[in-house]
Amino acid sequence: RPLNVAVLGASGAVGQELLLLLEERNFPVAELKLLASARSAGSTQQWNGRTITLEEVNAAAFEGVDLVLASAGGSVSRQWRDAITAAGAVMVDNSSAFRMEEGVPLVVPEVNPDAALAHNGVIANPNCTTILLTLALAPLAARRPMRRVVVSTYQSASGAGARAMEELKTLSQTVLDGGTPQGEVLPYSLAFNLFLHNSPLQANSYCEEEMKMVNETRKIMDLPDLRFTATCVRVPVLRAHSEAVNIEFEQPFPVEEARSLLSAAPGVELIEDPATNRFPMPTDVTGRDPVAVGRIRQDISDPNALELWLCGDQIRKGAALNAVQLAELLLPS
Ligand code: 11C
Repeated sequence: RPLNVAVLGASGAVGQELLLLLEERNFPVAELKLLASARSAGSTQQWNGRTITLEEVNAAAFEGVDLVLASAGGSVSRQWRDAITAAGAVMVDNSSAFRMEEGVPLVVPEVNPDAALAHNGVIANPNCTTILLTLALAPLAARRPMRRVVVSTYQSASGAGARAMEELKTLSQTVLDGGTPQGEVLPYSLAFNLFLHNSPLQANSYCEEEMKMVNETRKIMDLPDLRFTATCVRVPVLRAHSEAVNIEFEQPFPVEEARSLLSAAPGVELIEDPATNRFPMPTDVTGRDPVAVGRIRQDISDPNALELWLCGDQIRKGAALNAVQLAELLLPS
């Protein structure tokens, strides 16, 4: 039977994409509730030919709901988790609140779909950069054991939300007009600029985003001892993240074999045209589902290592699409 679905945080960048995907993928929705803070409650949203009024979130709002897609940040998710599970709904949570909690599956459907079925009411949607990366790592790890991964990210404004995307546009115009841009949503101006990821630094001098990549990749791939290091950078791109990835295996990994595994991998698209130096770009994946991978090559400094480059839409596969795919895993077949 169709499900009663609630979207928590419907007005954000990810929330809006969730609504688009529920419609586009014909997700079996009976009733759709859009839950929001008191500030947004009362406004209306068109969805699949229906006009839906945003309701203020409260515990009673989850009665009769089967599935909650939560994308309103960690504190909102923490606040409503018990009410959601007490109402018997399954929560697919896009925040980082429960990702590393024992008993909460952290799932990328192309990588560890079976983990989703072992949930106790909450399934966590991983960090966007991590989702995109695991799509490329998993098919290779299934063939030969990985020893170490070194990643540098090039992350779009969308990872910081719809307001950061607007700020990038506005501040770019400020620069073009000869003005001095000042970041307000993001700590610094991203216009014609880049900076190290704006999440808080941890005691080990890695930022929170970098440590999310380390810990979440290990959990999703069930490789708790995988050696992994990351440097995360915010770049002036609107909504697609890119990553330069170095993967060291236990033994040599022929490039052609890696290419053929990745070209057959679910959710992955190969873009490689060495003759024109044409490899994945954020614009190739903007508004699209697949993660584009290319420039797969032998690392000249290590016979056991490969280098590759990837781009994926942060709002879509990095967040909303992965969440809807998770919900689809729960539907009776
Ligand atoms: C960014 N990846 O691009 C972040 C946003 O853990 O879900 C998402 C943070 C998270 O800034």
